[in-house]
Amino acid sequence: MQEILLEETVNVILVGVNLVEREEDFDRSMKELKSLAEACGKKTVGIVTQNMESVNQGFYVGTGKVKEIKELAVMMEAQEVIFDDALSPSQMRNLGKEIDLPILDRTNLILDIFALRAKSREAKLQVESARLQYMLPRLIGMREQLGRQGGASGSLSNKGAGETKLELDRRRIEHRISELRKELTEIESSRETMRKRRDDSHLPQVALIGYTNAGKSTIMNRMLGRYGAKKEKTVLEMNMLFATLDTTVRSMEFPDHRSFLLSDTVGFIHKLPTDLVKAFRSTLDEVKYADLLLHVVDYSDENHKKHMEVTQKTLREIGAGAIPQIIVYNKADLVGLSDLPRIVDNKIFMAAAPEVGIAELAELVRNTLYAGNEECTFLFPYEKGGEASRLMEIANVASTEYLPEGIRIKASCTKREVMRYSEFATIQSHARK
Ligand SMILES: Nc1nc2c(ncn2[C@@H]2O[C@H](COP(=O)(O)OP(=O)(O)OP(=O)(O)O)[C@@H](O)[C@H]2O)c(=O)[nH]1
Ligand SMILES: [Mg+2]
Repeated sequence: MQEILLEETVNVILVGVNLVEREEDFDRSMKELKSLAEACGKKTVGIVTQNMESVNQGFYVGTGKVKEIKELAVMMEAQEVIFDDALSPSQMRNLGKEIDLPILDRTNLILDIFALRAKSREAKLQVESARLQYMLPRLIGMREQLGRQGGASGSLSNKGAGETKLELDRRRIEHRISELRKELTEIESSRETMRKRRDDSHLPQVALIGYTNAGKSTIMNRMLGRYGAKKEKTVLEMNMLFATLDTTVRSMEFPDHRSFLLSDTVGFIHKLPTDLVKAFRSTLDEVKYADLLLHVVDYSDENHKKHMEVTQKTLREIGAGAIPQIIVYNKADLVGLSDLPRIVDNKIFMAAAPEVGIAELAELVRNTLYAGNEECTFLFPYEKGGEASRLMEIANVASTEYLPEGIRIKASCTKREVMRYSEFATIQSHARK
């Protein structure tokens, strides 16, 4: 376990509007905004909130509040003001003019954290693309504002120098976005090839998913420690938001020699900008094609129910809503639950960091993956010996006989294996665990 202590150099003021209908979410959202700011090395020196029916179109908060923010910013020597919701281009501009400090919103923070954490080329390109896409409508918004100031006709002769510059910026950004898209498409297709190869291996695929900081990478590492098929590298586990941005796939092997692939990927968060989810779509494909999801929850977090809702919503957005899940209530050591691990149907209460429940989780995965296995008998002609030895490697084989007409194999097979070897099947019997 590591802790990164970023030097907290930038003083910031956080601003949130408590809309009447989402009252219970408000404190949680503001607390999370503070953690996001911390993750960017920003120190919160003041928080301003306002209860409103709906946000102010021009300034997001009421004009009286704008004055209050400005005064607090001067008093606390704040260098930036961060709003909890996505601000419209004109709100950002109006606030910037009035408060005279850089104005950021939640999306800016998430994008900055992603930019800090991105390691692989793919992640870096995805983040850059998301950043530019975030900027683009804001530039256009600013251009429109300038256009209105320049005159109602909007003819070319009325264009100010500022507007021309913005137009150039806009073209440059659009060009860069299309370059990025091209490069990402190439990376995507090689990722697709890798995924197909994994698919061909017919190993079940299991993906760790969940809210950021829930313990996904810790589970990956503890599983690797026990079931890692080769000497494979562990992944980064850290007490911070979005420690993981890149997808890692590792192969694991149960004691009965059945193998499966486990992937660890980016965590989800409340109000994750849609563009960012879209930008990470190819990385998140690993989740979409999984046979089973391990939905990891920080059970010690008082907001874990809300986190689970956000996770389920994001899963639906990326087309992974229907994949079977095991709910992993992790960090149960922090809430004083006795007799851990505890298993109730498809749920397990455990603690990955102190290694409580890893074997039990693996057993639950095994039972879920192989529930409904079928007892099959196959007959492979000798010229298909290669196929037979492949089956022997991956399935749970009960017996092998070398007969004059071919190799007869009795095995307990998953649905995947049954389908793949159906042309050689002679007998198929009912389900067994
Ligand atoms: N007390 C306790 N801490 C845990 C447990 N599991 C993980 N942690 C800690 O929680 C922090 C986050 O763990 P990670 O595994 O990095 O979380 P993650 O879900 O991969 O997070 P992201 O990659 O940021 O989405 C680390 O400091 C872990 O040591 C647990 O069972 N109990
Ligand atoms: Mg992680």
